[in-house]
Amino acid sequence: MSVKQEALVLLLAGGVGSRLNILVQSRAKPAVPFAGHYRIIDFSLSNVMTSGLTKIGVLTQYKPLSLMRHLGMGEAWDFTGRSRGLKILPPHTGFKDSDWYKGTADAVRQNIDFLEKNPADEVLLLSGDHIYNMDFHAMIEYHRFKKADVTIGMMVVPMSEIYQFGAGVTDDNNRIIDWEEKPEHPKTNLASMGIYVFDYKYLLDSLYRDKAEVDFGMHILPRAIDNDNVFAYPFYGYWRDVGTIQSYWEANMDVIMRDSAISPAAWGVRTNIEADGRPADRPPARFSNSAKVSCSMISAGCVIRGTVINSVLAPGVVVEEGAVVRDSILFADCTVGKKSTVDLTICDKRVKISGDTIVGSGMNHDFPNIKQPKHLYTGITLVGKEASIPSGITI
Ligand code: ADQ
Ligand code: ADP
Repeated sequence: MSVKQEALVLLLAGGVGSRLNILVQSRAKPAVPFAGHYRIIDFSLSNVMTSGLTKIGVLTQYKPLSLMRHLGMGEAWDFTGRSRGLKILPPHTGFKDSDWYKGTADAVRQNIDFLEKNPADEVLLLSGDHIYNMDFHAMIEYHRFKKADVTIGMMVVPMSEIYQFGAGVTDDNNRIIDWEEKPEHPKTNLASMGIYVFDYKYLLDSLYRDKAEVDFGMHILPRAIDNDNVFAYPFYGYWRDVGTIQSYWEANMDVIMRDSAISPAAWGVRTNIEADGRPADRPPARFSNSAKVSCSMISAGCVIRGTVINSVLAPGVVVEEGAVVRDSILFADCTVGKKSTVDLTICDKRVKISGDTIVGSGMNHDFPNIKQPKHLYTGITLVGKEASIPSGITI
């Protein structure tokens, strides 16, 4: 048997992620900060790194500046070097709107020259939108063992959530025998994680076959499942699509809860903190005599004089005396003034909350604003980047 080449990785990082609302107003979803000083895409990139894969193309599209600054040349994840590398693949925009990517398969097709210049035995297709810890090496070995054309990472999710995913039915051999993308009337709760290993030639043939097939979940995979060897790779670890404000908030809470389901340190997650245009060497977090902190993550450069409970504070957050921050996520350089309360709230970067202010639903956690679209009536308050909230008001 010939020695197999290292798989080529394509990471799709261009989706709008519109259900994250104002958090994606100025940046793509993979660039949204997460768990203090990380960004969502760090989890996929670190999985690639710890799986020993070194050739990666990142497909961008929507508001890519913050993402591109964060990626740099991939140094933070050791993707630089003579025989390896991270390459940013912007959309091949033409003169017409219709030249913009129309879907995930179309996005890969527009970069087919990158694929052709980097021959491999397999292509690992990933999304930059998920929080998880996974060994891709094991998945690629499984794909080879099964002699599959395509292998899809899949896991069981609650039946009530399967409508958001690709859903597959498997036989005793884990071969996928039925598939429906985002089913309205699901027959199964085995969900696609949007992680695919493709045989290299099979992927190229699929992309060349029909340009009208613009999406993997809608077009390429159903055809492959009907005609060829497509297997499910069952996954039992932590994986979460943080596509809504509620799931984004819950995943942050998973980092700080007692038996934290997410452990960036144990998972070996790396980030590129230097890309934020500020010195990386912020001082360690500081706590005054009046500070009370429990079940929280406090990043470097924070100054705590008030109370912080069940919250995630990114670098440089200041919580003044008498202030209470509870069940909240504060991005870098937010300040909470004296005697203010921040409850069940997500504040984007550099939000300034003056003293004697109440932000968030306070004790009314059970009364979300039901006039908002469904994915927003979670009771979680969102405050946009650099907002300044005057003293004495309640939001
Ligand atoms: P969706 O969650 O709907 O379903 P999709 O919008 O296809 O995902 O995006 C997949 C990934 O590609 C995301 O990381 C996104 O950022 C990125 N992306 C989307 N359009 C892009 C573009 N034009 N250019 C670059 N990147 C782009 C998919 C599958 C389901 C599966 C879920 C798992 O279709 O079957 O269950 O992912 O989350
Ligand atoms: P994002 O999370 O979308 O990357 P940032 O606001 O951190 O957003 O970055 C946007 C731009 O603002 C970057 O060019 C960054 O260098 C710059 N920037 C970063 N920190 C600050 C700051 N404290 N004040 C003003 N601009 C900043």
